[in-house]
Amino acid sequence: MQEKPDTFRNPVLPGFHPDPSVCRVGPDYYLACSSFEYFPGVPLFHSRDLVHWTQIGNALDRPGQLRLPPGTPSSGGIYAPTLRHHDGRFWLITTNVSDGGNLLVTAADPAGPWSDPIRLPGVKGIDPDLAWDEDGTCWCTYAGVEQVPLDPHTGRVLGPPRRLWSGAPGAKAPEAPHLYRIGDHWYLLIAEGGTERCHAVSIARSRTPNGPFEPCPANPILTHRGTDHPVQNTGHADLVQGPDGSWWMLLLGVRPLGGTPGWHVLGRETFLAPVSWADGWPAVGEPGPDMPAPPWPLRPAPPAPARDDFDAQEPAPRWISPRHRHPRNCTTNQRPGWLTLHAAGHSLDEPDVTFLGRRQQHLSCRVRTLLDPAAGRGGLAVRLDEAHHYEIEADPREIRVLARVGPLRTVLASRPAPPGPVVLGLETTATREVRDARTGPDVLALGIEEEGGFTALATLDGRYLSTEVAGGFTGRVLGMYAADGTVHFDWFDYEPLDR
Ligand code: 6LW
Repeated sequence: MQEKPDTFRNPVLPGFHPDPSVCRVGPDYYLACSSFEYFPGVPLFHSRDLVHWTQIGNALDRPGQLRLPPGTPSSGGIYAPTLRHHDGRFWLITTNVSDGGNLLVTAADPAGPWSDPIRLPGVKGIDPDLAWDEDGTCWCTYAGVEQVPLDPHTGRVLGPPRRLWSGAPGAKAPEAPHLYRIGDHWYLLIAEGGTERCHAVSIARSRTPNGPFEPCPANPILTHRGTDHPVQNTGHADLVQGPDGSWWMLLLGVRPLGGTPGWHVLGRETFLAPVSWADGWPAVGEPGPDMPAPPWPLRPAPPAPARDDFDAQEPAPRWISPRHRHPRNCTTNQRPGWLTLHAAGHSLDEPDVTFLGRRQQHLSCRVRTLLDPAAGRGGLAVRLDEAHHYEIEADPREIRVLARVGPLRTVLASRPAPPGPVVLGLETTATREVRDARTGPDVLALGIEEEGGFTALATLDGRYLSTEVAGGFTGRVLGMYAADGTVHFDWFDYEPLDR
């Protein structure tokens, strides 16, 4: 019998996995996150213990479900989802702020396939939520906070919008509403203060799903604003019952480097916190880095293999691309056992670059990829958006390290390319404290792997690939790209160097 660890580590879903929404079906838990300009969209995860999550797919994995037009800005596209289970089906509602607004998809199996989108023109706000009352009426509640009755089968709104609650007096941006029937009350959970350092979670209750709502006297029930807590921006939460009937909260937070206020590089991540109840109101335990384990057996999933060798017909669900992934530009069928990328744009500065990446989920990690530039040009990149990325690039003649930060684009190093395929590498080492003022707490080394090991061609300051510099709602994505012609990639290694 494996010794049950008496703690678990937050975030339970590291890397850019914001706006978590969770639902329980018997012993199974499912979670969805926002995905913005990336395709496929809305990653879906499964757990049996609320601590260990395994990706089972993406809800919007067909171009017909997720249109991200060329003008879609980074951090546009898909905003917050809500995932629910009702009448034997899974329902997912979200907002494509770059194409048509709110949409709803449904599935019998959360691993998919999910339906084509049902458009919701009458739902006029982001962060839509779904809740069904005893009569079977479906209430759609959205940022503001407003609510409409909805026919989830047709997308038709069945009544006028009603304003429910605007959060604490003076607080801004009441959003991320979720409605729950718990005991004799309907509870309305919201985020407020904006998704930065003032983020907070508040709650109100009513005898009906439509109000009037009485705010919790202890609001906000969770915030880290004004503290130097190692987890900041806590907010955008969802409640769920554990296997023993206790209550828990999944929420977003960030892990700033360099002290307070600091800067974060992995985006907004998903954290788990315990919830207790007193006098009909919830109280939230601190979502810290090390947490007491919940009172049920933990079920760690087997660690993902470090190497993806692209032997499968399709890239695994964790692989994402900005705005599109045309099969003609990204395929594992052209050269068996290799990923072949055909360039669409000419650099990572362009919105339609051919790029296939995965979220950086560890502050310190080692990445390698074996590429054959053939007659093309491409490489290994760390991307936040078109204006904030570092990359090491190869063509048949030269290997070079490039950096784009805002208006500045620089070639930091170059050397002749060896003949044939080459292993490009990236190593990030980050700590919360500033260990060395020269290099700061977050350093990225880009280079090549040769017989004698890894040779860094350039060492870069990670601060410029942080949300506090770049803005936006995502986080770093590490991946492969083609900027000219055709580039083949044999494998991609991602090795965590911390938890
Ligand atoms: C999300 C909303 C928000 O839909 O940011 O700042 C949006 N708050 O809750 C994207 O995460």
